[in-house]
Amino acid sequence: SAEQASARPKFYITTAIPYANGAPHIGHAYERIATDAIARFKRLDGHDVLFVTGMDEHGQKMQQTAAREGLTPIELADRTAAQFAAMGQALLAPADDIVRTTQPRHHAAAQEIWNRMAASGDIFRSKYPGWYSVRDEAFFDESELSEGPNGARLAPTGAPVEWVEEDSYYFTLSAYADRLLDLYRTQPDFVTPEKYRNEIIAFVERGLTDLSISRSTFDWGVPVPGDPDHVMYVWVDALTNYLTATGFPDVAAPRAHFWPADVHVIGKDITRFHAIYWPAFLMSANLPLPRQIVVHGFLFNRGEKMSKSVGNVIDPFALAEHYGVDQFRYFLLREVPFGQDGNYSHEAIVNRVNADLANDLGNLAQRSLSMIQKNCDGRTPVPGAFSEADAALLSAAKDLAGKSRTAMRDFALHLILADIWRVVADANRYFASEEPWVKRKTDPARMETILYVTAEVLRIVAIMAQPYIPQGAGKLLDLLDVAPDARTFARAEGEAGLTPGAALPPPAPIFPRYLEADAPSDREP
Ligand code: ME8
Repeated sequence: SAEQASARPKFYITTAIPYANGAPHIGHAYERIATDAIARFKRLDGHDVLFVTGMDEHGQKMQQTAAREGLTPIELADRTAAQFAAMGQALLAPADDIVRTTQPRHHAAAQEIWNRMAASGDIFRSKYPGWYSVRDEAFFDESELSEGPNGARLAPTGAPVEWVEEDSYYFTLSAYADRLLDLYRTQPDFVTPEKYRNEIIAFVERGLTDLSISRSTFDWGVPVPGDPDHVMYVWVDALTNYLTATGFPDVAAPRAHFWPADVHVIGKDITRFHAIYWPAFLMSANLPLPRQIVVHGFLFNRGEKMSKSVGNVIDPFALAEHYGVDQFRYFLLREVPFGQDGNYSHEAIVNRVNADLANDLGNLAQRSLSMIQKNCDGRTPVPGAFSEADAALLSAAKDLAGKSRTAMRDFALHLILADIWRVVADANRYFASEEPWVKRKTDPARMETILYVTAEVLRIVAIMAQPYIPQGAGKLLDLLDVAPDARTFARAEGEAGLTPGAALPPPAPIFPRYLEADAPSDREP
């Protein structure tokens, strides 16, 4: 197919697939935005990118929530899937595909991986009683539990557990411990950041027990092949979504070559499933393993964990609408060191967005583009010879692509943004000290050079900032008359820059200042 013939290296990236039992919250928005930024980055850097998300629509939690709301599970799943699709659009983070685990293509993929694991002799039937948490959709060891109020037993996540004693199918997870430890050793960045890798290694070193992978006391799931009394454990089903998107098991599918995935982006609470179960299932099914599990931290509302019961779940739609979608994206990606937990607060977002977007970048663009409009006849200025200061600033800007690639190896999105905004700060200092408004009278040719250099740095900054603030960066590139096909990273580091003398559209503000009077009187929206 044309896709397979592509000369560009492929890059397949996924988000976790959210449980379809509740509306999107800021944690989902964060994961979607970060994954989108990485996908956009790779695209702009010459990769053939497949960006996939999905919906985790099966399981006991789903069945219970639907019943509570007087809906059928599929009605609930449809409602939630529509909310998440709208979130992807609202956050400017549209995926290439959304795998819903209730889709027939996904049932086929999940049954195929099951059959392959069975063919390897890794599935057996037994009955081990154990502690199950419906909220986590996971079994826990007695040793992992703690005691809650009234002597109730709690999972490490704080969720209640129930004693489950049912005949089910098991996966021989214990047999994979050595191969998994080998994987973490030979591929040290399989789980990143390292802190999560260390947790996983420690967990596997304590020994793995076999895993119950079917349930027979409810039926909202993918039927076990050959035994319709059982549905698959929801995590076997859910993890397989990553294969579904590539057309698995059809090796001739147009997207088959995207497997193995390059990056699974997930939150820190589900590392065990992705870094232990998933590679073990794939090893058993004789399928290639994903390249990397990239773990992000949790977002808290001023340090408190968000939960529906505490009533502080933050609606990502309201936030994006209130502050602006670029502003919301920029705040999350700049303020939260990727991999660590982060805090959200109204003051933090306003400070960040006003300082970096409205003042530093927005004002510089507005001032320089207005000067060009007035003094250069609305055309890209024609530069003379470059001074040392000109050359230094241009070279700092041209270094951004290389620096970004290096930081992207560690998914350090916040550092990439810090580097870009360091150049924005340099450009502001340059503009202030070169005083083009003074040169306008004393040395108009020098004024043109200063304005050219400033515009050229804005062009490079806008190209490099596209993954994070796609709307504002796109607008700025429009104002600089940069053609859509001239916005790749290659154009931010090469010789080809703005065309002197090219007509520019009239300047317009890109990032309005957030005015406190706009804020609702009590707290954040
Ligand atoms: O775990 N901050 O779904 P989910 C940041 N269906 N990230 C958060 C977060 C927070 N406060 N809360 C949740 C599931 N997340 C499974 C995934 S994948 C085969 C199946 C992250 O809706 C969480 O870590 O509970 C996960 O990566 C994603 O949001 C979906 O969480």
